[in-house]
Parts: sequence; C-alpha cells; structure tokens
Amino acid sequence: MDLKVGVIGTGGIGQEHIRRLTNVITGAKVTAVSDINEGTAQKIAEKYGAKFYKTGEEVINAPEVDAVVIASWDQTHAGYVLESIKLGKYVFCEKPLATTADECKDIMNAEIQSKRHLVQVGFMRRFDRGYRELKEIIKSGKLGSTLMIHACHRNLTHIPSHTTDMTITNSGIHEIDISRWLLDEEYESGQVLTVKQNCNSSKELLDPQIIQLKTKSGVRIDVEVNMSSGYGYDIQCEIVCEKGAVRLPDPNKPLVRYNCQRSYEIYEDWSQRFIEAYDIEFQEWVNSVKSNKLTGPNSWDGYIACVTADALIKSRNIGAAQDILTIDKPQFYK
Ligand code: ISE
Repeated sequence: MDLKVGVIGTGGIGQEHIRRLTNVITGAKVTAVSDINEGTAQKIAEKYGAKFYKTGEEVINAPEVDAVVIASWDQTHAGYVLESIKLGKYVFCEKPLATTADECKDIMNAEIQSKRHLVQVGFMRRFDRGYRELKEIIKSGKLGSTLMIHACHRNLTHIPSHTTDMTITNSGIHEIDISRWLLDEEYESGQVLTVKQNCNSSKELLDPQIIQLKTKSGVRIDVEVNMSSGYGYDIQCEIVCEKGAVRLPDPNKPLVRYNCQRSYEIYEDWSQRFIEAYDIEFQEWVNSVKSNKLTGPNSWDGYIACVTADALIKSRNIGAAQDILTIDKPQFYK
C-alpha cells in the first residue's frame, strides 16, 4: 500500500519533491498540500490530485496523511516537526531542522519522549553517489588517515532575500553536515573569514565567505561558500590523506569538442546537480518509513548542524575562532 504523504510548502523544492514522490519513486502518494501562497498550493493540489489545506497544521492532522514532508521556509520548520511528533507521524524536514539550537533540543526531547525515531533531515548529499564513493575510499584506509578537506560551494546567483547568515545556515550547512558524515567525527572549533566583496552580490550580503572547521582529531576543513559564482552551480571537495588524495567526481556530462575548444556543461543549480541524490534520499525514506526504521540523518544531525552554524556566525561577527560546544549525545541517538 502507498505511503500517504502530506507536503507543507509548494515553492521550488516542495514542487520538486511532489513531482519526485509522484513520478519517480515507488510506494508513495501525495495526498495533501499547503503553502503560505494559497494560489500555488491549490494549483499543485489540482495537478496531483491531492487535497488543499490552508495551513501546515491541517496537513499534519489530516486523516489521509501518514507522513509529512516539510519544504516551507526555514523559520517554520521546528513548529511543524513538533506537531508531527505530537501526532506520532513520520516527518521529513528539509534542512535546516530549525533555526536555533534550542529548537533542535526541543525536537530531540519530544522525539525521545515519544520513544520513536520519527524525524529525518534533508541532508541529501549523503545520498549522492560521488560522496558515497568518497566515504568508501577513505574508510577503506588505503590512503591512510585523513588530514584535510578542501571544498567549495558556488551558487550561480543568489535570491534577493539571501542574507549573510544564510550563507552559513542555508548553504554552508550542507558542508557542515557532509564533512562530519564523511569523517565520522565531531567538530572542536570553527571560524568564518570574509573575503574581498564580490561586486555581483548585493551590497548587504557579505560574499564570498570561507568556513574553516577543525575536528576533534585535528582534521582541518576549509570551504569557500560563494553565492555569485557568475558561471554555474559548482560543488567541489578534495580529501587529503597521509598517502593520497581523493576528489569528488564532477557530474557526468558529455565532453564537447567544438570551435577549437573542449567543454563540459556546468549545472545551473542544486536541483539538477543533486537530482539523483534527492531521488535516492526519498526512495530510502519511503522504504524506511514503511518498514518502521528510519535510516537517514536524524534530529541529532540537525542539532549539530545548527550548533555549528551558530558558532560560525558568532566567529564572523566577533572575528575569532569559536569552540563548538554541544550537549552530550543522548543515548536515544547512539
Ligand atoms: C539551497 O537552498 C540549497 O539547499 C542547495 O543545496 C545549496 O547548495 C544552495 O546553496 C542553497 O541556496
């Protein structure tokens, strides 16, 4: 029987997930939707044969909803996650899990009290074939111990409402999650450095920024997060180990020879670059919900990402590296 899914948020990413749940993956059906922009949500509801609701709370409470997908704006995430837990419904929440570490703690407490793992966070890079291969190679041990990660995260352009903090909480948060997942260890400290301003970014936005992180064993990570690359959406990652180095493969695109040049196309945005990762992420989520055992990134991962982002923002504001201080990991998440 299909898993009946309610989707809150029918903007860009919400529509992508509804299309994916309907046309790409098996075992799920979108039965209810809502969005602050009611007109869009109504159209999407009609297109996919789902029921339109005015609010996210109504979607969560709807009898035809077994599990919830949250793709609304970041500030609304925590409230919807808590409401889903209250009703004992599985919930997939796009990143970030919440906008403050305290909200993440409330979510963990509610989940622990419910005695069930109900929450998955949308860190889709963990499902990307390239990152999975990188992890396998470094875990095999043949390159020796990992020493450093050099990464870059370039968006073609930014939306007008993008802020200096969102470079960390909305974009950089993927880097925070993927590096600790690749290394299987936690951070000790971090810092954000600012760079000469890119004149293609809005004046109010400090862009680019460089994230630096240090793990408890001493691995150093540096990431350029650049919101206006001017040429495309480009995600790079190189892991340097004691006996070798390994680089994230670029997505497979045909090599074109033309006009005395060789060239590869570069994607415009994340929805194309990570399309396969999102498909795998949702198929695995639906399968794991149906077998009552979530396997993806959980509330603890969402919490760590938030605490790290907070420390990074503070470091940029005061101009000094910050320790990344967390609560002890609850037994429930071990
Ligand atoms: C966007 O919101 C995403 O989540 C993308 O994955 C990220 O790469 C991009 O920088 C964000 O703007």
